[in-house]
Amino acid sequence: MSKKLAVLLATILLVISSFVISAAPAAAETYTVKMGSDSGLLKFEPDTLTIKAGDTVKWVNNKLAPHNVVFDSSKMDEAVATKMSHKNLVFSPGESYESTFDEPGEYTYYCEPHRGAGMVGKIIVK
Ligand SMILES: [Cu+2]
Repeated sequence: MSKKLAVLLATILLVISSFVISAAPAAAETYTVKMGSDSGLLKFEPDTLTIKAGDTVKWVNNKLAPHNVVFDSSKMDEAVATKMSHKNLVFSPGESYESTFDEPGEYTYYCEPHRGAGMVGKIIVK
């Protein structure tokens, strides 16, 4: 292979690879929210979480089960809230739910058994 050709190929590869890198969207992340704090409080930890569109939230059962994740239909579209909610209660530590948030906005949710105790959370999607 001639030196000129080698340089040309290397340049083409560089251009292609830099294009691929810049074209790739920022890698979507998965954030964990504990259900029941480590210190034994009836709350989501963290109770407010800011993420980017496309990111995923994973709620993991930690302490003081049972818990669930129900989106507040009084603060968002009712159909969306119903569709997104994880109504099945989790009992065992480590049981989890996942939701991916594609639309920017604020999503308020609560744990049905512990809503009165203040087990309420919010996901802010930028
Ligand atoms: Cu709960």
